[in-house]
Amino acid sequence: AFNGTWKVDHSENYDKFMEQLGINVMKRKLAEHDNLKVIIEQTGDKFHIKESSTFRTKEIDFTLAVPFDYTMADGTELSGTWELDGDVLKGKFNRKDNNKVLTTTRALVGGDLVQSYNYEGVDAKRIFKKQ
Ligand code: MYR
Repeated sequence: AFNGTWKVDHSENYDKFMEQLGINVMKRKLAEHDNLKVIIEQTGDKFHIKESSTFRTKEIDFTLAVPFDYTMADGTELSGTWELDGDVLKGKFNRKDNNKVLTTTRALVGGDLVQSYNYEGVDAKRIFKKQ
């Protein structure tokens, strides 16, 4: 039921989270208004994601529990996995440049898609509405 087209509606503590990642203030200001849209197509344990924002468009394929690489919009490279824990997608990624861990979850909350992020003690959320 993650399937669909999701547009970011608002974010919580996202600026602090990006600051913790080392992203500079100019990029953070742009990223706050990135109009992120994520199209999720799940077939069994395989996911096809179309990501689009003011920064780029990108397609990502992954299989649950199988490691894959992902490059963030600022160019930071990650490697890790998504797993399904009940109704919650749980992602655990390592930055390739410093090996530090970034965790993220996706869950449906009252019809919204809520993505949480954690990096080095800082939590953030982005709330997406279905289109
Ligand atoms: C996906 O499922 O959409 C692809 C894998 C996502 C990996 C984790 C994403 C963390 C993004 C952090 C954004 C930082 C701000 C530039």
